[in-house]
Amino acid sequence: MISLIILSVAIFEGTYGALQLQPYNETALGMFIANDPNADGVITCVELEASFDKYDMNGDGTESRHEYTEYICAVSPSLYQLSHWLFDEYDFDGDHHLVKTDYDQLCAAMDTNGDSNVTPDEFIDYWVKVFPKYESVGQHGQHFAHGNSACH
Ligand SMILES: [Ca+2]
Ligand SMILES: [Ca+2]
Ligand SMILES: [Ca+2]
Repeated sequence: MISLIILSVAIFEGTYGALQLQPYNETALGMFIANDPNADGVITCVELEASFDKYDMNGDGTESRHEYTEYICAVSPSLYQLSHWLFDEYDFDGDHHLVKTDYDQLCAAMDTNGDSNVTPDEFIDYWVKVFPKYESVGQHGQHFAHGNSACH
């Protein structure tokens, strides 16, 4: 996730123009590679949490929905809607702030063998299950609880 979001966002736009996530496994692999900067083939839970630090614009140690979505909006306005849905994916307790417990749960959700490392296979398995929810970005946004089609 990581620079994962920003870089993956570039992948979404650059490769597919519109928000086309298929084939899911290739999109997920691209996200993994983009977020494994030292290319050692694993994303640790520590790396995962650290990758979100850049969104903490006010430096209070948490990443709020507003901070996250506005960051994405500034980089890729067309992905504003998606940024809300991804935030929902990360915010396990639904309090609109991302803290260590959220990242721990996210990592655990992807780390199926529990070794605190997320491998490409684990990462891809996770996102292949998640992506179908976002397939209709921009077309069926009214079905989701958060987000608008335009930045604000
Ligand atoms: Ca913050
Ligand atoms: Ca939370
Ligand atoms: Ca693992």
